[in-house]
Amino acid sequence: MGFKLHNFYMNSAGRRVRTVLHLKNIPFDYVSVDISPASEAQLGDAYGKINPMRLIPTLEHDGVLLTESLAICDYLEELYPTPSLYPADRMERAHAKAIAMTVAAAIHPLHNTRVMKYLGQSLHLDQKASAEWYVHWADKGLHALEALIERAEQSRQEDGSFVFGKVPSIADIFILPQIENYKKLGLNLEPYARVCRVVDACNIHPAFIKAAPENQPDFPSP
Ligand SMILES: N[C@@H](CCC(=O)N[C@@H](CS)C(=O)NCC(=O)O)C(=O)O
Repeated sequence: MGFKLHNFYMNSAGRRVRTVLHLKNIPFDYVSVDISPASEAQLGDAYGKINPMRLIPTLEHDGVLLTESLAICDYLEELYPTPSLYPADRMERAHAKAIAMTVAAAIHPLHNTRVMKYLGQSLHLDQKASAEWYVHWADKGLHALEALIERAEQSRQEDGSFVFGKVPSIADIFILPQIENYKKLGLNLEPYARVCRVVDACNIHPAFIKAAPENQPDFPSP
């Protein structure tokens, strides 16, 4: 039966999984779940049966449903160990996962669509206050990522533009979509030179290009 990825072109957590699928050359069917404000397909009961948190992505493998992008990436890593998503060194592997989790667990949830919507519609924060919330947490996250990349550079085994050297790891795969969201919103990334270097390296890598929003089947035609 193979793999089916429930996701959406502008879904940053789905983009992480798409990148891994392309990096490992794993064929998959693309199932579009429209999370735009006009549709909110993820909130319906049909998708709720697929993913109880009603978040995307969900990976379906031989009829079994897997949720949470990091767990999905690790599952794919176990099935297809080459090329690896993790550095060879045990300590670096822990650092790489910590960076991925910083994005997935500490940064991204504070910006999620449902959180921003709740701030506006239920807590009645005006646009300026909501934007302040977003930028406040983005800055904290960016500072942390810059420092974590610097720390990785001090202990890594090889130089290179990616966090752990010349090939991308789970750290780069989780950093890129988050920073692309910030770029789209016009946040000032100049103070974060290391983050920007990683993003530039990802954006010219074939697997990252294949996973980019504009290269997905549900990307709106002009
Ligand atoms: N921790 C989850 C996060 C998934 C997530 O938040 N997905 C977002 C899109 S990037 C979503 O479905 N948002 C819809 C909403 O907030 O209702 C993961 O890593 O898979």
